[in-house]
Amino acid sequence: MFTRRKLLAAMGMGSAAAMATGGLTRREGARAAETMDPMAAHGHGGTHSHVPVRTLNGWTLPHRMIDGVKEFHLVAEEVDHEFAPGSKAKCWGYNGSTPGPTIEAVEGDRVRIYVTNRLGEHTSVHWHGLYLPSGMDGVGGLSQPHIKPGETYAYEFTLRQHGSHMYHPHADEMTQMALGMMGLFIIHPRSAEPERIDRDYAFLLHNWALHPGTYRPDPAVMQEFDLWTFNGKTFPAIDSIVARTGERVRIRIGNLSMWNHPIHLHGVQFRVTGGDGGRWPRSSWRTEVTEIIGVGQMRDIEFVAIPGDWALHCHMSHHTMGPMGHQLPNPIGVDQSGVEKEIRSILPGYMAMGKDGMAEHGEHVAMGMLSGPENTLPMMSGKGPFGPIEMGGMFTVVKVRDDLAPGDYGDPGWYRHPKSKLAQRVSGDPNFGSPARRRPAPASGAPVEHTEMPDMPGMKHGE
Ligand SMILES: [Cu+2]
Repeated sequence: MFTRRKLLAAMGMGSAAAMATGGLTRREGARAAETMDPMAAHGHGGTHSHVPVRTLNGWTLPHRMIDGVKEFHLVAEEVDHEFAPGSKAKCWGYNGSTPGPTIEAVEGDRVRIYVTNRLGEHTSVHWHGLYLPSGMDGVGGLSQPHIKPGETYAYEFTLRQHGSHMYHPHADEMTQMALGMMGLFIIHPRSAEPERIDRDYAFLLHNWALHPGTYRPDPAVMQEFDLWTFNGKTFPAIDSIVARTGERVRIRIGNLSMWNHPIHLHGVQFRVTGGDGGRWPRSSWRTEVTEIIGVGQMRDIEFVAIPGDWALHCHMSHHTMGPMGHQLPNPIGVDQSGVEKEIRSILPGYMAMGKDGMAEHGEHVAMGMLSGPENTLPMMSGKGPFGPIEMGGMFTVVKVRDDLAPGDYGDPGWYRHPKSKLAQRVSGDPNFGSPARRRPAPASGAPVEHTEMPDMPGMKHGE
């Protein structure tokens, strides 16, 4: 069988290390070293001062320099994917992963991108947001013939811009994107960044209809998704974003899902500095704490890192959750104590839950008490230093530490809070203190009720 590994080996692209030397003549190698220099020149006063992009839970596609052209090779194919331990699926992606690898280049580069189709149906690749000849735009049927199963097409163009971009199929899009075909296309500026960036992260937002107990995402679903992911992973399987105190961090976020996502970062006010329309002029930078990433959009946010563990998440609260039954009755306030045993005779293992809220779900998961349907993640998971974090979708932690070495991307563990700067328990008595509380307004026409509210200074009763 002609595996992907063999294919890449045949192309001389077996690994990132092979990218630099493998398959090149000495002359080509020297030229490659010159042209590939942007990645290496950081900190040595070269023209290019950018750091390579870190794709969360992802990787960057190696390239070869052939006669001054950066050559990349994407392979559209089925991939075995794990959203988080306990949930696997047959997805579609590129070069063995979903999302596909990040393509990274520099403004002015000439790129040639081979696309081999190893799917059972035709495909094409659209380079989202790039200036290019219309015939390279990748819309199957409109700007090119579809790439049939087994065929390889070459796209070639010069990068006339810089910014955060994406690639995805423009053929049977509903299916191919729902199954995970997408990737990032990052173009660094030829000249220096307006503000030197120390860490440059990127990821794509996506949603998946992986129904409980199944192994194939359902492309027909339009709203009721089961999984909400940063770069194909759900919390707690999403990489942390790590930085050293005082470093300038950029996070590039692209959205190829079916919903808009208000992405919220704790701890700082960030600047929105650009998107798939390129880097914005400084006068257009906005200060925000939540930025909506619309469907088909990218946004770049930048901030100076402040020490701590800071949540970065979608603010649509269902999008930070794992799979949930969409047709379940609302249990809030329902006393199920009398019926739990009866239900259990029909549904073994049924646990009455939710009367006082859903938090106990997170505790049960942490205790290993809940085993849902096969291949299905719990609605809430993730354990922090103080207990269950009760998330499960679009959520990760920005971990900023004083003592991190520059360029160290390793997970530093949980933040050690100075004791005087940590919220403390001061009482276990629900009647503690004398908080101001509002009395319920009397229903119109009803006699004024006496409430059990205690007399509050400054509040007059029954007048
Ligand atoms: Cu969202």
